[in-house]
Amino acid sequence: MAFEIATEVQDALAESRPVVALESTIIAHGMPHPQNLETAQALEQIIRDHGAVPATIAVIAGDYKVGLSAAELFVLATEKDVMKLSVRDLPLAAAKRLHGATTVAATMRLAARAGIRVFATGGIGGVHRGVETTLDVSADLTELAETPVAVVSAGAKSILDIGRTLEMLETLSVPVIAYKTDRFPAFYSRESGFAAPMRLDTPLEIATFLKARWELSPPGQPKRGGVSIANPIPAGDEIPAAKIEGTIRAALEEAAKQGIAGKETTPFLLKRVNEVTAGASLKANIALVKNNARLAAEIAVALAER
Ligand code: PSU
Ligand code: MN
Repeated sequence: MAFEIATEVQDALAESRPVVALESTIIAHGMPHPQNLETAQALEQIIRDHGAVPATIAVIAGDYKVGLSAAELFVLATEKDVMKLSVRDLPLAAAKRLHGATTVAATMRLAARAGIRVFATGGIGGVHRGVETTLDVSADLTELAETPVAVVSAGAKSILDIGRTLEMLETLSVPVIAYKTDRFPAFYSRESGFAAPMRLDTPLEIATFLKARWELSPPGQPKRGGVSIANPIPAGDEIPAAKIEGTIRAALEEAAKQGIAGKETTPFLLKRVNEVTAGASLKANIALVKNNARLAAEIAVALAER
């Protein structure tokens, strides 16, 4: 088992130049081939075009990797048995020397370990609908409470209980910042039905917020605590919430009927929604994640300039 930071990423970090982490679950489990590979490559390019260095994070043959080669990206996008790894699964992939795609939580943990402070993804995990019987709350939330990384997402997908997800984030003292809007976005749609707890309007404001957040860590101790930055999908790419709600309900019923539980739940629901809405949801997904890569790079640049 090794912890390897790509040379380009290492150099950027050593010189305090901007770096943006990217997760790999979206590549291995979130999109079909070849759109997954094309999107992964496009995200890295967008980050470069905006003046930052991309660091896609994954586990390759049991090694923790921060920054992937083209060949490693290809493996993740094409191999059949790539594990889905949250934080607790990382050492299992190492012990078994397996390939694994990292969730938001696992990507945050490895990014922080490398010294990366900004991370772009699609949607964060959260409190699942029916939590009162399943107790299913994503480890993304507890990781956000603990690990000093800013996560740029398009909000949370309404496969989740968004109201309870926001309550949990408040309990965990995780700041939730909506970018240029007063509303908390719901992945495919700009509107979740919930107000955003906080709003900021420029990457510089966000960079200042991050510094101030990490200033709250006790002196002499490592920085502590994540930040969730919710960047709504561009209006032209949006799928209205009402249009997708029926599909989500059907997927939830199907999951219950098949006894899907634990870490299988999120991939199952994402897959069903993707199948039913076909090309439309994939197109929206690609658009929003590109939009997030752009904002994350702008924030990383602002953070490095301060
Ligand atoms: N939500 C999405 N798309 C995703 C995920 C969540 O809209 O791809 C993935 C992310 O990697 C996230 C993970 O971290 O699912 C959460 O899984 P779980 O609910 O098992 O913690
Ligand atoms: Mn879960």
